Amino acid sequence: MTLKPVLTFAQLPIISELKSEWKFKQIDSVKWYGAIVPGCVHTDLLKNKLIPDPYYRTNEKDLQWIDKKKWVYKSIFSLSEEIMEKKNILLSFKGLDTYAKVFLNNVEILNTNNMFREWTVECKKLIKDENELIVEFDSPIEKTIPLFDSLPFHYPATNDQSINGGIGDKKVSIFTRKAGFQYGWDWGPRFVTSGIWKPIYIIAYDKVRQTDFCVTTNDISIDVANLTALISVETDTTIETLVDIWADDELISSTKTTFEKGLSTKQIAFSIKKPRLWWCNGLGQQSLYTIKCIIKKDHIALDRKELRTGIRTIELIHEKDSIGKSFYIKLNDVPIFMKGANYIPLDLFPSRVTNARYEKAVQSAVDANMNMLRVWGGGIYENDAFYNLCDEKGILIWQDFMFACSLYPGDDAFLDNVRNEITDNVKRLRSHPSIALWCGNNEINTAWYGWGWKEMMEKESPEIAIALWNDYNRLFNTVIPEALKKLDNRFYWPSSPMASIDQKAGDLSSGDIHYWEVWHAGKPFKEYGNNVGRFMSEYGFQSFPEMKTIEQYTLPSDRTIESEVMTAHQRHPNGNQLIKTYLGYYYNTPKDFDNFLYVGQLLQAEGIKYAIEAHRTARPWCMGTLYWQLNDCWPVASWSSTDYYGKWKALHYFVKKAYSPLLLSATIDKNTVSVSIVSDQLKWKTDSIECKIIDFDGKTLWTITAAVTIKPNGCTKQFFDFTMARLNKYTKDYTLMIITVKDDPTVPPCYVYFTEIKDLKLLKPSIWQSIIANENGYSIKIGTNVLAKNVYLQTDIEGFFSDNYFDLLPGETKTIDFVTKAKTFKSTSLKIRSLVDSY
Ligand code: BMA
Repeated sequence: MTLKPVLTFAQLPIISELKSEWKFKQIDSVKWYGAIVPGCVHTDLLKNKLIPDPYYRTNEKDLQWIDKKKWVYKSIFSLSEEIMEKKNILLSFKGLDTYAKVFLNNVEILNTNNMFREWTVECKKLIKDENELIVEFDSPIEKTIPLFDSLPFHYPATNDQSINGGIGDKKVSIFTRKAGFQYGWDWGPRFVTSGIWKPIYIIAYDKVRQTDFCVTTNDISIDVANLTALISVETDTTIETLVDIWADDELISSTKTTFEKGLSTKQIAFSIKKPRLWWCNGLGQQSLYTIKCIIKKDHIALDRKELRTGIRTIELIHEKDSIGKSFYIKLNDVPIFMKGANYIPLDLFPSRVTNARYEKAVQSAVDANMNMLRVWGGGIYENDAFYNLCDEKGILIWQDFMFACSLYPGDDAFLDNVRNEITDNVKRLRSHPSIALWCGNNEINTAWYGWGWKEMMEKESPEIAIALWNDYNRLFNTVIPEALKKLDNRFYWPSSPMASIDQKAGDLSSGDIHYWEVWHAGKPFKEYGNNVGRFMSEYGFQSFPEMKTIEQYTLPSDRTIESEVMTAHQRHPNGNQLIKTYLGYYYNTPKDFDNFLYVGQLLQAEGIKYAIEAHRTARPWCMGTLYWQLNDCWPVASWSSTDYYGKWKALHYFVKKAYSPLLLSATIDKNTVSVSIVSDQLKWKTDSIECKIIDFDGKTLWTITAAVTIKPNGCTKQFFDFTMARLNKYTKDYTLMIITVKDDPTVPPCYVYFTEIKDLKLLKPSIWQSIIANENGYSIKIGTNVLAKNVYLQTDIEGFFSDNYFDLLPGETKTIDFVTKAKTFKSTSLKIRSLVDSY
């Protein structure tokens, strides 16, 4: 009997996070304080009670000194014997923010200038039994002011709030490869951080280490998926190996592979039989495979890496058609309508975002029937945890590179820095099935052609304008796509929005659109319907967060719209005025601040709902809608649908319905109702549609039913003539039309009112309620005698209402879950109001 030789893993490289204790101080002070790594100066100052909560009231104003100072972090650490014995010991810094000098045992080992890059340094010769690691941070502001001062012109950087930072018009953000939003944005405060914002790892190995491993799907059939693994290895001698690829627990291939001395990359093709495909939310499973790569020689495993990926193909179809130029996603060969939102970092201080907060944000997207988020270019390349969640939950990612609303330098050093940034991040992210496309920047192309930047710079000097636009082109049309192409073959879109790759500003027949005339230009909501492009990648409307959130950053005396504190948490110069103006179009003036918050949220929700329905019902002309914005990075009035604490605004409840897999949407033209039945499902469905008119007392005035065959992945139209309803006999301000899919209660009903909301003759409803405990909290049953418009449930008890801000019909009973950990929940803790109570 021959024994099968056993594979030994004793020689594997060791990778471990450096988990030592850290201290920090301002560079020229003597006293050290405890620090948290990963973290940043602001959060460390807060932890040590050296500053107050940066988000509270107007504290932001008093904390602007922090970014003008130099800071230093220090740690003493020792390594295990096992690590010390290895021939190579590396320190790998996953993120240093931003201008850092790193000293190991008094020797400078690294000098950095890009928050988004990773840095790995060979340290074997410097490592001792006990080691001192010092990281000195230069001020990102002071460091770049000389650059700003040395130029004969100023780079446009619309959102950089330099004045709030106390440095006048010196918009220095563009010089530093650092999250743009930390310099202030029209929904964010200004805190320009420094710190070790991502973990540090020790990598120790003898001869061979795998530096990179990624897997891509090439093609798929029912029987087989063909994939390629890319394996990069660093070795001190040329070495012949056997590379094993495993999918889950099955050995898929074993391939003889030679890695040359130094760093080399090899490709190994492999297949998986009867593949389980990865689908986005709403269309199927998010099947994931753990793919493992073991490099071995003579039954010794030299290194192993594993990743989790999904088998799927993804394309962005941007080609000429009868309208102009399309812009849509094909997943596993199926054209898919994208429903989602723009995503900004969950905190101004990203290192303090926990996995639970990522989970809550991504789950909120899933729960609202989304299938895409756009990671917007003024923030950060998100953490692995975020993309893992998107892989697991089926949220496709439109990934911007981190450039937004500014022009950037074009010197070789800057371009080189960006090249490395792209390489680091694409390598880190490319195996995620959730990533659908890469985009060069946010709104720079449209700013140049559409916002007057071109003319503004030409006025300054035609030569400078030409030079700046050449720099733009070099960065977004050469440097970035070239660096990307070496690593990944997903679609690259140089700037959002754009009509097409040939640099023109957006138009409705081609490419993607940011439509902002509702809001910025004060146009009415119905304009959303007249401005539907091929892919609506941005549009939005502001609201304030709910009272409980406002209580977190205000004193009772601050709680008026225009107070100093509320104004500090409203960063759009006309935000409040615009909200008030729009409120006046559609709603009665709310009687107090509390009701202003409630009605303001309804206003936002109705506006965006209208836009989403216009976009979805226009398919296949339009094939995507991403409203601005999913979330906040601090407590603020903004365009978000969930606030800083993850609380759903009215908008998020409305979005959940507007993004429902089957959507009913109706428009009325004289005596014809035109119902659009939008289906994202991939199967035909037959059902019947009921359309009825009731009055606010609950009397049915007219009803009609029609059988329909609902087209899969498309929009089916059904028309009803309601001349016979003789609506004029009744009062239009006292009736509503209800459209439902008869045998499918999961489809949200569509309610159509015949006048503006403010003209409705609402009665004061008597709303009854009963509460019983269930396994996740409580279930609340409510009902009403007359129409209760936009019923809003509120409580001081921490928890989540499964539905809110809904219209409750006369005689209707509705059950809402209140998910909470609270042991008791009495009816006296529940406050219920409806629109009629707001004015
Ligand atoms: C969009 C975004 C952001 C901005 C938002 C609201 O254009 O790209 O730059 O915060 O509008 O104004």
